[in-house]
Amino acid sequence: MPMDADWMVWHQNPRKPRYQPPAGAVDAHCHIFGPEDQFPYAPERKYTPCTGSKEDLFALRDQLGFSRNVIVQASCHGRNNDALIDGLRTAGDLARGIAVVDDSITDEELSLMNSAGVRGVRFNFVRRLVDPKPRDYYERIIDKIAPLGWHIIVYIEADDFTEQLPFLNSVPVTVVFDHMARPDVSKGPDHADFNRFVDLMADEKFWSKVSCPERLTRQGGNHQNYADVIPFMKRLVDTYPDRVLWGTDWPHPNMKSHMPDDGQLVELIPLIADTEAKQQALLVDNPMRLYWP
Ligand code: 0GY
Repeated sequence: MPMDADWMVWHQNPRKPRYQPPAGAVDAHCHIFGPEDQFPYAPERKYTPCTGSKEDLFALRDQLGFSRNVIVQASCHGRNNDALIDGLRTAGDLARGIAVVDDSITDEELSLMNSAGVRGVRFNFVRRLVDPKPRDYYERIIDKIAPLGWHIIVYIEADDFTEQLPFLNSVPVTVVFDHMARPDVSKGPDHADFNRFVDLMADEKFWSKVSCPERLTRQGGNHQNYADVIPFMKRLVDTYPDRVLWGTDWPHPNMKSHMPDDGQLVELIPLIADTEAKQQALLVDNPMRLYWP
């Protein structure tokens, strides 16, 4: 099965970033796609990507000057986490994983995932990627993962945020938001919508990835260093320096406007975290606390 006709392939030659991350830096949001002959894509998937193998991912990690990865199960692999687990086993202590499971998952299956390095599950509320599920479906999963000390990753768009707020507030484990819960950046970082998100984050169970400027920008391919997104990322880092994570989002699924150079994404980090102490927290101390305690 070839990739979708309009699929954009990840940058084949990312530059060595001029910004050097601190020793032990973690790329806390990235994926593995396929290879499909070994790890077929899920029948219910909403897109068919190009291959982004574990070897490709680990080569990128080294090229960017990073040390570790948190690999997040993407929707194209559905609830079959084999490609993720295979990547985790290869990486050993250099990677941790976030799986996608359904509410019939058994304690034995979770325990096997735990020993491979999985430390949480992802709830994806983005309708173009997965079909919605009722609240009790998620609650049954939380009941099963909580005893392992796992957390949940939530992928949600700004428009669905209010609807899910009662559920999110009720979750008894740590909740990490992907891509700042996808704000509409055309409204600006001081708009009431983003204020609501920043206020929610005051609860210490919430964390946020400051990631995906390439996805959130409204400047398309003509992005000029994502100047419209950086203030959102910086506001979160400044307000909650100990509960933010950074990731490449490689291989950048569903990008339509342009494909970022991952080296350039790394060079944005000093604009988001403007002191060495904030960079150390964002890239090393925070992900180590959550994934390698
Ligand atoms: C991301 C973003 C996207 C895709 C997925 O699971 C996925 O398929 O997360 C997207 O299309 O916005 O975080 O990789």
